[in-house]
Amino acid sequence: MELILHDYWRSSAAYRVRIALNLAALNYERSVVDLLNADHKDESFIALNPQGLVPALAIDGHVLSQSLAIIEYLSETRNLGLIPDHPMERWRVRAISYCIAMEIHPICNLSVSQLVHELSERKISIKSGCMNLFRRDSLQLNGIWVIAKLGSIVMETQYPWPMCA
Ligand SMILES: N[C@@H](CCC(=O)N[C@@H](CS)C(=O)NCC(=O)O)C(=O)O
Repeated sequence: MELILHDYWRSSAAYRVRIALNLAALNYERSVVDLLNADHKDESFIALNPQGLVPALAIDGHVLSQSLAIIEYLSETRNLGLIPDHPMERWRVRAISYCIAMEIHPICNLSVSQLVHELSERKISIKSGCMNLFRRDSLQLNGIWVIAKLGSIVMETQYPWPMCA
């Protein structure tokens, strides 16, 4: 069955999904969507993910978008145990993951950072903006690395962030 990750090396959202695919020991093909070359705006990619964002994962006869939803799908269908059973633990791992995926990530996205760079007349760059946010976020989320070590959806969101920034 076709298993293709539409992927870009510097995408932290795609990186999350690569971690989950590797935890599941799944063999997958990688199809490079070069963001700097605007491949994600190409009609052929928009046909796969109308949002025009990486990653997109072709799996089980469907093309899935949204990295956290993909990770939850993989966890449920490949029995990875990335989402705790207990509601309070589930809340905790989701809350920490969402801090990265929903608060920090969107404003540091390529299209947004290019716009901010342009509007600020090149005074604000992606590097200065997102590394400051990461430090602040780490301080607020005390104990984050302990949870990440246990192996949960938190690991997929936390680890790629400083690596790709
Ligand atoms: N919430 C989405 C975010 C996906 C996303 O923002 N991907 C970035 C790369 S990390 C992208 O494709 N950016 C292209 C752009 O901003 O034009 C997810 O988690 O999959």
